[in-house]
Amino acid sequence: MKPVFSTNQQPQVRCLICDSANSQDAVVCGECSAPMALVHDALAQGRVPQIVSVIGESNVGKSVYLGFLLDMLSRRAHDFEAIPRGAYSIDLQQNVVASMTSRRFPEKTPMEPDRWNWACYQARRSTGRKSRWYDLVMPDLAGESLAAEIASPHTFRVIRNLLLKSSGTMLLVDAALAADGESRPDFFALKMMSYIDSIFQTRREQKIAIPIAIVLCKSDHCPECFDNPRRFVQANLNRLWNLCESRFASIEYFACSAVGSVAYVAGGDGGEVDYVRPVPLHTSLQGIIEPFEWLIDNI
Ligand SMILES: Nc1nc2c(ncn2[C@@H]2O[C@H](COP(=O)(O)OP(=O)(O)OP(=O)(O)O)[C@@H](O)[C@H]2O)c(=O)[nH]1
Ligand SMILES: [Mg+2]
Ligand SMILES: [Zn+2]
Repeated sequence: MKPVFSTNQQPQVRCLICDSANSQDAVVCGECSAPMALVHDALAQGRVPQIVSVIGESNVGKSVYLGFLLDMLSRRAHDFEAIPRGAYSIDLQQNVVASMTSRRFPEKTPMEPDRWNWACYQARRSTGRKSRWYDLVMPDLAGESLAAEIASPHTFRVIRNLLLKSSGTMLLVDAALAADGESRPDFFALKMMSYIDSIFQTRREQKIAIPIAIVLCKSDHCPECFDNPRRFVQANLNRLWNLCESRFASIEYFACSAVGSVAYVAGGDGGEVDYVRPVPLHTSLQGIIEPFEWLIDNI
């Protein structure tokens, strides 16, 4: 992360995510598209930030979850104190809170990494045994980009580098679909975990040490997740459960939900129903901060 000098002595800085050299005035990294503001902030702090990645399939609820998590942190929930590092860190949180207040879910995250929201926060627990400051970088990735990288590794280098550099990861899984008996959430989570297993390339007998929180999203549809998320995963996402048991040393299971109730609006042209849009009737946050709290205690 130190400034480096190219042959013509132009000062350059190394990207926080992929380590490639960029000119000092670059806005995004020329190699992986991560914002260079992350590096300038880290240089100013003199510390290497901890990356927390939030991953999961498209439409699982990553943007909603991360937006509300950042908002709870900046509102000092659970004795956390969080300071955003720059206005770009607040965009996701503001977008999610503003859309949900006007009873809309946020838009789908675009696939291009330079259009993702990268939140960078300094956070600490004001009480308790660990009260040191953490410099957290939490990008809001697009599920479709994750799917493309898993299907064809090296398509999105930024994702691979991000996961390799993460101090902790949250894997979001659609509990509502899993409770309905759909196998898709289990298969996507299985692919995601096997991708992580492959990039760390540990020996077979050695488990992956990075802490991973498995978060059951949309648990408002299946409240039994809140009673025992571990049992829900074992019963309804059994392929994922088995891989976690075999290959990962530090896993915990959580349930969360961002809405109290959802209505559905159908619409279209000429009397035909072309779409059905979910409308969040009211925000009711449950289990949002607990996975983060666990990760912070384990990184
Ligand atoms: N019932 C319920 N639905 C939710 C909740 N959170 C998100 N959703 C639904 O899930 C949809 C997708 O949420 P997003 O946060 O945009 O999903 P994402 O994972 O960011 O998707 P990509 O940006 O495509 O990767 C929303 O439009 C809602 O319909 C929740 O807590 N409860
Ligand atoms: Mg999104
Ligand atoms: Zn880069």
